[in-house]
Amino acid sequence: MLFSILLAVFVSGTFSQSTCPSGWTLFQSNCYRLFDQKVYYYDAMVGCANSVTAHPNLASIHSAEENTFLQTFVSAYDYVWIGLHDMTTEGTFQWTDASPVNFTNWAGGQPDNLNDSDCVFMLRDGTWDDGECERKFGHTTPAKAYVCKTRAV
Ligand SMILES: [Ca+2]
Ligand SMILES: [Ca+2]
Repeated sequence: MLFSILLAVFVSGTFSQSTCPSGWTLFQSNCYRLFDQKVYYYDAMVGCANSVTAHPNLASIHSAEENTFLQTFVSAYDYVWIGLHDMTTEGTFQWTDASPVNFTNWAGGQPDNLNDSDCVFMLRDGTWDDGECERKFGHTTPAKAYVCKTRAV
């Protein structure tokens, strides 16, 4: 009985304290926001950092549940930048928020490093692909919408 009361207090306290900046969406203990202006990867990183005072990063993804949430969240767009890249060391992917790479959801045959692709985006089906971070070879623009993430407070 006492345990139940303590658990109830703990749970209600946990959720009541999880709030997001205006315009951001809460999922579990983090806040997410989609920016629909299509930009190159570096500008997406800066766009996240400058969006609110907490200096968010591009979204990192750490579970199938979080991936499914994001897939639904960005479903209006075919391609959306997320925080994964291998700009530092080819083939070694890292998140812009420095969190561990403990979950991936690559599309079939990806990552393929096509045209020296180092920046990762989510497709409409929730899978991931590495693409050019910015225009290098003059074909289709790699500018994309992007999704940012910051911890709820
Ligand atoms: Ca690469
Ligand atoms: Ca690719």
